[in-house]
Amino acid sequence: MRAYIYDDIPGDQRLPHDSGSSISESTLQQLGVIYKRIPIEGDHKNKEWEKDIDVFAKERGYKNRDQITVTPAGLGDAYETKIKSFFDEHLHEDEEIRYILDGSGYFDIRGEGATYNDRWIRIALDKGDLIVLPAGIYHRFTVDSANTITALRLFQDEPKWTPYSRADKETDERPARATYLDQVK
Ligand code: KMT
Ligand code: NI
Repeated sequence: MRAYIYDDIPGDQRLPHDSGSSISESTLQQLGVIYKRIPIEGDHKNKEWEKDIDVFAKERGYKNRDQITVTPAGLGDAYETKIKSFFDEHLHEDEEIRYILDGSGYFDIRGEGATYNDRWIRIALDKGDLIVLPAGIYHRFTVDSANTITALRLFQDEPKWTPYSRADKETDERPARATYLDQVK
């Protein structure tokens, strides 16, 4: 994992867009983001990581999980549309928990507070990285130039992953947004 201020230069979203300004894990924590590393040796299909994920899931009450693969081959014609919709700035009413089993990609989150007020922070994740984005945080996702990622998605019951786009004015008024802002104040 590496986090840094996004350079905001227009162009291919899959490029690093690294401004050169690093963001620490403790800054991510202040924004309510949990990061954890559970290394994967060799092929993830050997499931050697699963015991640690079970412990983490139990601690946090995540009863269910599934797997998502984002590749041009896997998604076919839907690929470009999916990639665009993941990259539309949005929030959810639930946490977004992802454990990267293979490949790599970028989660961008919005900063809060005097220093990072509404700046994009790019979090580069690869195999063995686990991230929890809190409910109500504005974020977006993209694959990187390698164009492939497989992730485990953890959730409690019925995941409320409906993306509420920031382009919609009412999204700012959603209860999850107020709760989130209260937490990071
Ligand atoms: C999401 O909700 O943005 C995704 O699941 C993206 C793919 S998982 C790395
Ligand atoms: Ni999301």
